[in-house]
Amino acid sequence: MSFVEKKIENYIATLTINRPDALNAMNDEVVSDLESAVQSCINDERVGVIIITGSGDKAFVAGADIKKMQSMGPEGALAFGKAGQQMTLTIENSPKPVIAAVNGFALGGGCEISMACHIRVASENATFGQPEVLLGILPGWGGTQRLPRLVGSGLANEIITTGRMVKADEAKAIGLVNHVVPQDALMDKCKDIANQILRNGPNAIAQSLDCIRKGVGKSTEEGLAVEVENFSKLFGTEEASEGLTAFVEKRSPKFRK
Ligand code: DAK
Repeated sequence: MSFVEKKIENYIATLTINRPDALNAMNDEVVSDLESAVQSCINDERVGVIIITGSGDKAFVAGADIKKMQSMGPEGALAFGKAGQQMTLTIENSPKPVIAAVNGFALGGGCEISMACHIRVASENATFGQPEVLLGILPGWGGTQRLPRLVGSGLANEIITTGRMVKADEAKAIGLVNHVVPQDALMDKCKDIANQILRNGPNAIAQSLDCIRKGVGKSTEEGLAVEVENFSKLFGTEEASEGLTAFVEKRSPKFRK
């Protein structure tokens, strides 16, 4: 049985991390199930946008499994760290946009999973944080890299070294999340965003995400080189031909079957 439930409807795949008795904490199986579920959505032409959320109304993911890490030595930690990092890279490199629907605690590995997603929407009761230093460890699934990219190094330094909690309204103010909505409106808000995305060309979306991902941290010139390459590639696709022709013919483009 998988710890991740998958539901596909109208090109939107909803992946629910389902380990409620441990507030959806991530052990090896949950890491592997989430990565497989994301990969299967990437390969599935019935999917255009992926939403990741947690089961229940209390937690998105309360972190990597502390009970598992308690007995881990440096070798085990290296393997667990690499597996978690690979899972976050699969999310971040997805050519299909991934939206985190953060429905409660997103701590440690949970915050890191949300930051690997392309878009974050939080419910009003969501709480973010990288409390690893409280446990004598450090964020090992990308927190030290993605948090400063999202909120700047000054705030990331503070959030990571204090390990303090960041409530939803602060997360919105510092750019850690895009939107904060009441809990019962969370999935609808994510689906609204997904439906706006689904009106657009899948290749154009994928190539845009690729430009953004590859450009962050590079010089403008290096980023522009990726951009012009991807821009030109799109002109060889039926999708661009359909989009440009539909505009001229004053009709809506048809990008998906
Ligand atoms: N791991 C395992 N079990 C957890 C858990 C976690 N992260 N978080 C909660 N649980 C379990 C609790 O143990 C409890 O289980 P039972 O005692 O009932 O068996 C159940 O979930 C309900 O939790 P509470 O009773 O504590 O619920 P409360 O509402 O009182 O508190 C809480 C909710 C989220 C404030 C609290 O559970 C909490 O502080 N949880 C831990 C949060 C945390 O510190 N998260 C960061 C984990 S560290 C690396 C790889 C990965 C990472 C780092 C390095 N390498 C290998 C390099 C990532 C590290 C982390 O994510």
